[in-house]
Amino acid sequence: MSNVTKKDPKKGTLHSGPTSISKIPAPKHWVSPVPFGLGKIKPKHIRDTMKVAWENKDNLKYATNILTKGVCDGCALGVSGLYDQTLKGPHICTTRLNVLRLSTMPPLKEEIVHADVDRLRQYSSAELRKMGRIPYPLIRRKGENKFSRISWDGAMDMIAEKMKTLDPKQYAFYLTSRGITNESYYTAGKVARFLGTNHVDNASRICHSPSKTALKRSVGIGASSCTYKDWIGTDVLVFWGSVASNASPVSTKYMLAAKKKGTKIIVINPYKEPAMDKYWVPSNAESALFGTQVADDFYQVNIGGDIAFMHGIMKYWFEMEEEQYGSAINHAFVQDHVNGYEELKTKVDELSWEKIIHSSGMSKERIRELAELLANSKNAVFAWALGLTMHSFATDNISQVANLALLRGYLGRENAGLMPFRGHSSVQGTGEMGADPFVLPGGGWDEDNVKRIEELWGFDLPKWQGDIVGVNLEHAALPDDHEKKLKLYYMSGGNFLETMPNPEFIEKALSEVDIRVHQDIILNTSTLVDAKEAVIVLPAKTRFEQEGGGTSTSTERMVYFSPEIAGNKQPVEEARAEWKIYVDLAKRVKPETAHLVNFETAQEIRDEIAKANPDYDGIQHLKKQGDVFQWGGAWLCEDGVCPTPDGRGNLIPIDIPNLEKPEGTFYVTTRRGKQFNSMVFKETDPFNNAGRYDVLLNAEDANTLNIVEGEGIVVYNQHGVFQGKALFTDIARGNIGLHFPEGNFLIPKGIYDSPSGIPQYSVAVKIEKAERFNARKDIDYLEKKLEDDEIDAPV
Ligand SMILES: Nc1nc2c(c(=O)[nH]1)N[C@H]1C(S)=C(S)[C@@H](COP(=O)(O)OP(=O)(O)OC[C@H]3O[C@@H](n4cnc5c(=O)[nH]c(N)nc54)[C@H](O)[C@@H]3O)O[C@H]1N2
Ligand SMILES: Nc1nc2c(c(=O)[nH]1)N[C@H]1C(S)=C(S)[C@@H](COP(=O)(O)OP(=O)(O)OC[C@H]3O[C@@H](n4cnc5c(=O)[nH]c(N)nc54)[C@H](O)[C@@H]3O)O[C@H]1N2
Ligand code: SF4
Ligand SMILES: [Mo]
Repeated sequence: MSNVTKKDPKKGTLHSGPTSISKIPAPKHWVSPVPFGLGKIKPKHIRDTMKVAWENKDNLKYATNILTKGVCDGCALGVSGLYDQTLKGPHICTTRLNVLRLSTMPPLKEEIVHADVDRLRQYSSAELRKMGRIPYPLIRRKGENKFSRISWDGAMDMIAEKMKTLDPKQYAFYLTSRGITNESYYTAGKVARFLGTNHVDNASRICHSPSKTALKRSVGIGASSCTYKDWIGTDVLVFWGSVASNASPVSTKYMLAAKKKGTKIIVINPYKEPAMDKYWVPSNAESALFGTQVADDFYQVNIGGDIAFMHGIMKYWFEMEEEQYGSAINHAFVQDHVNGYEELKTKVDELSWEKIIHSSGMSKERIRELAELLANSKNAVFAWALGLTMHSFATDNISQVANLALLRGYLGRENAGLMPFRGHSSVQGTGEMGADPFVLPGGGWDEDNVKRIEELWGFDLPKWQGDIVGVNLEHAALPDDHEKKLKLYYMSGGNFLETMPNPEFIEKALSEVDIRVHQDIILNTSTLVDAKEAVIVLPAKTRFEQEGGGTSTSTERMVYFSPEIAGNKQPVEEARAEWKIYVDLAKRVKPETAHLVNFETAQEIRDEIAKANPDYDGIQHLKKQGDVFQWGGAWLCEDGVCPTPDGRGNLIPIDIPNLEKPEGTFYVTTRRGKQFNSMVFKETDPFNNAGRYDVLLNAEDANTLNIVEGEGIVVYNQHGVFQGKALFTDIARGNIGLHFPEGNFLIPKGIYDSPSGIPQYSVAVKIEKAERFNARKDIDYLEKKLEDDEIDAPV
């Protein structure tokens, strides 16, 4: 029976609300009949939950209120209080519990805030985080070795005065996402343009920007075409370079519900991620007891081999078509809704199996298995994450996924679709609110949209192209007299030292701006870097403290309202709502016209968002806990009609990328352990017991290098050196996995996916036994660094 209930004239079919998970036991999906996964490596959810309760014991009532009334500020799956829109029953996970402390902890003690900065630099970001929240505005001028207290007026005037002396091209804004609301993104994007700069970027640039760029060109949309409910009962659910079970733990419940309805789950990943293999869903008694075998199959593709793999699938489809017309391609869908069929087919025909097999690392038989499974499946949902987005060919990676979906007609209807599985809470809303150099609320920089926004906002927009975060940082490191030199960097959150490639360069770039502003709730290692004139630290309110509440948009386009939650026993008295700080800044830089960006309440911002971005019409009605609406309805591209100029999806012929992986080298990727991006919560990953410096390595590869398990090894290239320990894992040969930020020293700066601007986060490396490496190095490791022509970085 269909889940669908209602249609709306503007949005099409509406989401039908939460459903229930089948209670009939399904032993065929169990990991083992031995209860609680005894003897297996797995997270200990109950123990972790008790630990969190203990950690929050000084503010327990407030913590409970955040969990039961707030919108989760962890990942982008999205939940309000304890309930979501997909399944009935409680929704909570250890990620949410781990980030909870950010909202309940007391302010930093004075002796820490004003300690010698060299002493503070001895702490890791995790240690700094645990010490407490930023208590009041702080400043550290050039030559000073301690932060001192400054008034809000003093801090804001100093920033404003500096801005007045600069060309707006010389300052930039960056916003990260976890706690930030749509209201703050919108205000930041608007204020940046009001001040005259288009240098405003956000964390999706180093996360999912290629998804948006690719979906736009392929099918005209910038978000997931379908919902999580479409997983439940689809024939095949594919996770492409995504560890959804770790990144958004409650998604495992949806996967469980899907499996119970007969859905096959396929994971495409060089590493057989344990969390996508077996999972004990704590909130489901059957799964908590016996575990759930999550993936039905893993395809262990090479890092960067997905494009070739997908070409292989299509090549098979075209071969099947020669045997029997209609056996693999959905011709009716292609005819009615898709451009570029012949061009794509020609491209695929030109590619040899040899090339496909070499690049993907998959055998012809394995490629055929997946090709046939899909050809025989009426419905499929393709979800993906960083495994596809963190490459210099990321936009192509994702358009290639769209190619598969378009050829099969997996778009715009129940149980079918394309889902960029987003990262942190409300990252989906950042671009939609216009905190992005390439877009404005409700559209791009086309003449019509610019005119519309100028009329709504009442001021002229700067018309030059703003830079992406990576380029802003490169420009920060330019000489002082360079016309592109960035002189003031205003950051709301983020920790570039630990999240951007090449930390050595990032440290230099951060230290070479005149003024750096950190609007934040905690200190991290980036906050402690020097600046040429001053580092200014502004204490922000958390999402739950902001007056008038705030909204956050999930992966499936649900816009959730999170109310202001009273009762914090350890508030930061001086902290301010993030959006209010931007308004205050505008008033100081351009007092005469600042009324144009003045917002007195969060409601006023929501009222304006509803006009600025027509998709968000409805946000103005969100007023109390539990209020939510989904923009765009249940499916974008409903019935195959895409919001492209001609209403059709575009098949795009894609080249297999040249990975520049010389003989004898490995390809490295970075992944997440027990951490939330740069915020590390535990030294070992509970899913595979890997330590932060373990190198995930295939045992056969290790054998050829004479490396034994647990041995010290060195991973290096011309960019850096990483000293770690070998951990044998089920990872495709020739590929290795490291944690980030630890692995970031190996990643080169300045290499981007050109359509989307995401940095490349994977690269060729060599591996050696540490004892061998150390015996051969002469004075220091620098001499061991390879010459550029010995191992080339891709350009
Ligand atoms: N607990 C926790 N949850 C989080 C976060 C966190 O840090 N911790 N961060 C949040 C954020 S901001 C984001 S963006 C998401 C990230 O969510 P994910 O992208 O699911 O997280 P990663 O652990 O980075 O996993 C990337 C995976 O891609 C695989 N991979 C690498 N290269 C390739 C490739 O070329 N092809 C394929 N097919 N796979 C490849 C890696 O082996 C790895 O398993 O998680 C969000 N949720
Ligand atoms: N090698 C490698 N690098 C990566 C990734 C990877 O997989 N591998 N993942 C990338 C991805 S997907 C992402 S999204 C980026 C994230 O990169 P960043 O944007 O740098 O974000 P985070 O590490 O999440 O930022 C954490 C910091 O944000 C601040 N913060 C936390 N909450 C709040 C808040 O509510 N308000 C404010 N104002 N500040 C707050 C704190 O200082 C905290 O230390 O990293 C990217 N970098
Ligand atoms: S899965 Fe994501 S949205 Fe749900 S509770 Fe966990 S962190 Fe929050
Ligand atoms: Mo992300």
